[in-house]
Amino acid sequence: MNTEILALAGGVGGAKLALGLSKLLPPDDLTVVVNTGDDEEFHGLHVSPDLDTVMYTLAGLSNPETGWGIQGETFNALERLTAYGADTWFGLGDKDLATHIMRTMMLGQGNSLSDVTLSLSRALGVAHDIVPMSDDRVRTIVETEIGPLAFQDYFVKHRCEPKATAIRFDGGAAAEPSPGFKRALESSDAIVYCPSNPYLSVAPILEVGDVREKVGHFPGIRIAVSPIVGGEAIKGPAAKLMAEFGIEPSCVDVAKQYAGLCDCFVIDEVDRGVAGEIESLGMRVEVCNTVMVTEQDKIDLGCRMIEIATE
Ligand code: FO1
Repeated sequence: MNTEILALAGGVGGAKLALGLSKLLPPDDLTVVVNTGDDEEFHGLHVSPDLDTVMYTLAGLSNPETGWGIQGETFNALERLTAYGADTWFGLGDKDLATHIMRTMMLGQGNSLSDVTLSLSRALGVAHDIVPMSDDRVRTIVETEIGPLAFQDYFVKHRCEPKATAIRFDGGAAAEPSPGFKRALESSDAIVYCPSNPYLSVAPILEVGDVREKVGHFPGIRIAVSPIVGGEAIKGPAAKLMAEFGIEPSCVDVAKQYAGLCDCFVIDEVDRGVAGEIESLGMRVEVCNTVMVTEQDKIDLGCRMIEIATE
């Protein structure tokens, strides 16, 4: 019998594991639900950074240096926009702009973000379903020492420098999970939390409508991969945020975020020593290599997820 997996993903880290899973599972057995709290409008265009990172990664188009954007990009349009006096701190490449033009046009014609994402990803040859967490607008706002900042302002414009005091997800409670997300919550055998930032990438997904409650009562196995390895974030500001919230950056504290929502917590070999501490939170612990550098690393970790889900 096939095992159907629902993967919850943010940007780069989530996309890596989603790629590994997509190399192992047929399209009917994998749904990747992606954070859209980072979505933003630039130059009148709707940009969905995490959806695009996952989509470009599964399409084999992502930029290997950054993990986001398209490989071999040029920035001619952005240069023209700069010359016209536009604010161009967000690096939108020429090829990437075509995605945002198409998305904005289709949304303007009344299509949902789910429909648009399906259309764009199939056009890029992605056979697996990538779905937004919601078709409704949810916005991640980071409260900082210099005031509230929309996610991309915090992350890109201010390079995560201002001290964060809280994070909120505007519109989350009133939002509905997307149809694909609802369907996968009903039909999947396992939920996999990809190694994405638990505060900025996974939390917004859990804050959509009744998702936290549904995941809390999910009948199948829930597996989380720690994005913190050896006290450091593989990528991005997770460790910095934890320190600012007075939490010592470690995979134990990531596990605490998922208490009651996770059955099996996967940590890296280097963190083997804290397995007991995590087990005392009521989760089973699995230890393996979680740092995904090569494509084989992504497939190996995907394989481990499937083994755990089918045990
Ligand atoms: N991240 C940056 O650090 N700098 C950028 O200029 C930038 C541009 C960009 C353009 C399109 C896109 O889809 C993503 C982009 N990202 C950029 C990444 C983005 O900020 C993501 O939200 C983060 O990687 C968090 O997942």
